[in-house]
Amino acid sequence: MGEAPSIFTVGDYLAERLVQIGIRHHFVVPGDYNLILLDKLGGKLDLFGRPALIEVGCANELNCSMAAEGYARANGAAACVVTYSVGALSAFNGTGSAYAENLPLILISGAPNTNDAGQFHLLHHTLGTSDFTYQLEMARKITCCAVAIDRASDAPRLIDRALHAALRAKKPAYIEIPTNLAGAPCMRPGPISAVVDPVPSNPAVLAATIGEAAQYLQGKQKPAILVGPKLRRAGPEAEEALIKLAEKMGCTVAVQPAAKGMFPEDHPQYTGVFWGQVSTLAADACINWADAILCVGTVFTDYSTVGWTAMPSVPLMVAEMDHVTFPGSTFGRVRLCDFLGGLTKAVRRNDATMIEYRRLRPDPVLIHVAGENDALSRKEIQRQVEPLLDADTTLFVETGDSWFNGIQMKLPKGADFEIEMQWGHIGWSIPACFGYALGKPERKVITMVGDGSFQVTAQEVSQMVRWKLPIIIFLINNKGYTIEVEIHDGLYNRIKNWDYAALVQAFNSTDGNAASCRVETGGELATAITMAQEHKGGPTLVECVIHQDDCSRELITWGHYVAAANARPPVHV
Ligand code: DPX
Ligand code: MG
Repeated sequence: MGEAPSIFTVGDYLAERLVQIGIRHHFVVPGDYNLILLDKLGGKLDLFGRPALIEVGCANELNCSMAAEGYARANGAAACVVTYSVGALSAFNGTGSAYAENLPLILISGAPNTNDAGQFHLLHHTLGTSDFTYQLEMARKITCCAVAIDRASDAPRLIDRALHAALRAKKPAYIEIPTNLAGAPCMRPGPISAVVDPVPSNPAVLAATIGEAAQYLQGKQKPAILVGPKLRRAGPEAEEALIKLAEKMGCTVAVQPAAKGMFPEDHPQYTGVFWGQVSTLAADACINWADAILCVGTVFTDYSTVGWTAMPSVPLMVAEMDHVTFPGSTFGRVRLCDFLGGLTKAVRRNDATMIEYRRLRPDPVLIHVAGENDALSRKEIQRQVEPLLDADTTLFVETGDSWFNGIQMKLPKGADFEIEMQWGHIGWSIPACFGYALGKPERKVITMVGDGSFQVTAQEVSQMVRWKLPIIIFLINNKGYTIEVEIHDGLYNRIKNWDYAALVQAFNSTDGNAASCRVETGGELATAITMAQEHKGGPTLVECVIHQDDCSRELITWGHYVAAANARPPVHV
């Protein structure tokens, strides 16, 4: 990893460890409390004398944290480096997302000089008191491990502790480094295996868990599998093990909305997205008919259960990344891939739910092709975007009707799907798809985002321009917060319209190469799509103008039940 520096510092230690855990880019906003640290991170060289950690500047810390969140989706882990308070408090939002979405994002914040607390100094970028511990306290709530380094000699132990915790739990961690410690000498790191090696399954517990699972299935006639979003966080081995288990059992497999794409949609046993009344294919009927449900990485929330109207009614077996729960018992220290692999050997074939699915499977819907000059509609956008998805594509869908439009699309083999349904921060998709595209440059990234969401984080399109990333953005302009209209309407759901295509040209300035246009008919959209596919060397934004009330049936249904759940009167008055 390049020539080792003669004096090894806290910053060098962190840089070395970040590279060793597979991070190649770090997302930053500079500030005087983190500048020396940034020099250290950016100064780390690889064997060929190139930066081992490529510094990616962001327009603000909210976007920076969301870009890192997206990078963690692509790369397995990410680092976001910000300054004290004014930076970190904004970056807490993407850190919260990483917690909710199970991603090891390492939030690294500069901090005041270690001498200031003892001298009761008042400092800039703080609350104006001499308490400099509040940020650490706040970080504790939204990370699995938060450490503040007070002495250089503590740095190796604390940095390793935070990284180890984050990688193991697939949750964010927080590391605070005072400005006068980033360049302070410290010990060199030992072997990285201490940080990255997974905790193996306990053999006795594994055997007992497989036995309990066989017991759970015993006497059941209609087993089905339900996949949830935590499956992906357990690693590709777990996803592969699940396919083998499903094939051995021969039963139906449905996915929760946030797990779309985590079981191949072209697989014959795939029965759609289980989302209560807004399910696809026959997922709803199959799950409701089953008498045993093997849940893998599932998360049941008000959103995924359509306002609590779609909780499966049979007792569940829930397998998570490192433990399995049955009705009445729970087993820890079991790695998901080991459990799924072991269970595959233990189960027998029972394809009752598949037989039922063949009866229930809906016929392909007749898709209406809009006339060239017809006003653009939501359905027509969906019809024209779907064929762009291929084995190399990752589709990002933003909170709003884009969720429902994306969920309806069929993913061909190899296509991926990214959604932030647990945290649900509007504006997530723009920085997140930017970070993702840096982490997986070989993927074709397509993003569907609403106008309201776009306005939250629009600046990060300028980083796509800067990094010449050919991301295609379909911005659905329905002039407002339509999902909110469906949940609970008011004047607050109207927003100021922007000239989105012109905004992207402003980001180009004199040296950028982004393409943009505004389309209002099916014909114009088709032309724009051809242009977007040919455009290289920068992003393309296609502003799709649709009528304000043009939204999916699914959004209206789902919105109604979520609103009803929100409106439950208090139990205690
Ligand atoms: C809000 C949401 O335009 O999409 O399709 O028109 O709904 P649709 P837009 O992007 O509008 C999004 C808007 C305001 N949610 O309808 S979903 C509340 C909210 C949130 N995140 C943050 N603030 C407010 N989800 C950061
Ligand atoms: Mg909108």
